[in-house]
Amino acid sequence: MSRTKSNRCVVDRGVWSPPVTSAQRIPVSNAHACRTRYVETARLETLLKASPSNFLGIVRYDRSPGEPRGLGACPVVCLYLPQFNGPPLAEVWTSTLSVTYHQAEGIHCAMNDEMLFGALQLEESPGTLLDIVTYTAYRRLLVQARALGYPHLLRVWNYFPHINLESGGLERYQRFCAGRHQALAEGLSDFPRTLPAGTAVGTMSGPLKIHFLAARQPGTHVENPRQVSAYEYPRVYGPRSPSFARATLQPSISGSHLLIAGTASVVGYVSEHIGEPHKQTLEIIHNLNALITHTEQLHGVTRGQWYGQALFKIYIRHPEHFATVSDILKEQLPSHTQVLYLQGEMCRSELLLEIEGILGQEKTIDVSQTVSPTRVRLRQPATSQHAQPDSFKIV
Ligand code: 3EB
Repeated sequence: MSRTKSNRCVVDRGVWSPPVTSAQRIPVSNAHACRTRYVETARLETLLKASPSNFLGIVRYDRSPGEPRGLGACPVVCLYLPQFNGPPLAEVWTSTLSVTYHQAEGIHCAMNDEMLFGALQLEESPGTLLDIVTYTAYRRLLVQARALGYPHLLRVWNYFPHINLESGGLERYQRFCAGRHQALAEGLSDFPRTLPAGTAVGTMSGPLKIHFLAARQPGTHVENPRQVSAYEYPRVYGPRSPSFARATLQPSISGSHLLIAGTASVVGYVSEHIGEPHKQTLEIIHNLNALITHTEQLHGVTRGQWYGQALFKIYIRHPEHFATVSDILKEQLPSHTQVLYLQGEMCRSELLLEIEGILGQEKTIDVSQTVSPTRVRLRQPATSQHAQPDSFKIV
């Protein structure tokens, strides 16, 4: 993104677009440890019956959680975050590897050979402060994930009501941060280097709900060169810093995933463009570009390799900003991305929206149409140390 003289933001187009080649991509195999997509909630039951895959988890955003039948023990997270447009969608996590389910200490888990999807919720009983509730939840999830053999926390989503409300002299988000910080500092090995990518969004109502991904193998945690690490925010943002990474790169048999944390219009540690949803959206795109490019440079991923899968979830504070935000993103996000718009509250009252994402690589074979059809080249996996310097340019 660059700024023109009129200070209008211009964003490079097509940054996550498929590469400009005539190559055909063929997945190496259909096996996957984890795949995510948005599916119409009305189609969930049919999908569950027909699907050859196993379900790791389902996240719903509607208020009438009549549980779809046929789910068995699969974790189902129901969040009250009203969806802005289109038919109601659910986020569905599947795996072609065999999945086992486990429930203990109020944590619902689904596990395969590589990873665990877990979900828990804790009521805030009257008189108990949110930092204590959050600490308890994180202690439990860390203990469970470790006990089940998935000690590496990759990604955590946190939702609770009245995120900007003051309670006992502190904003509820700051209380949440204090509880999370204490539990992670005590329970995470190599803290803070191993902090997972995070989302913390205010819901309309309900208990503290947390769902997470943990793995047998560590992921690589990535920071954003345009932003101060949240863990190093100055104290003015709260007595304990927000403990999350900007993204986690997760290696997998079926190609890596980049799990991108909630990204707001924060540059350095300052909220930019207060009161301006249009400019906040463009700033977020700039932040996402910087993060993705940085990841590619560090880990030898080429832009086209993200073509496998791309999902973005956009949380918007005020319904009246939806049209502005979605008009920009329709322009900016390439056509193969799935997008879900939800109403939710950001952790700083001046932030009007936040975008999180998942970019999935598929291990593909390039069958170039410009060379002999017998010439097949296997793309480098994301974890390759042999980066090709000229492959980092934004297409
Ligand atoms: C920010 O950059 C915006 O506390 O887990 C984004 C993603 C934000 C995750 C969290 C907070 C969290 O500070 C807010």
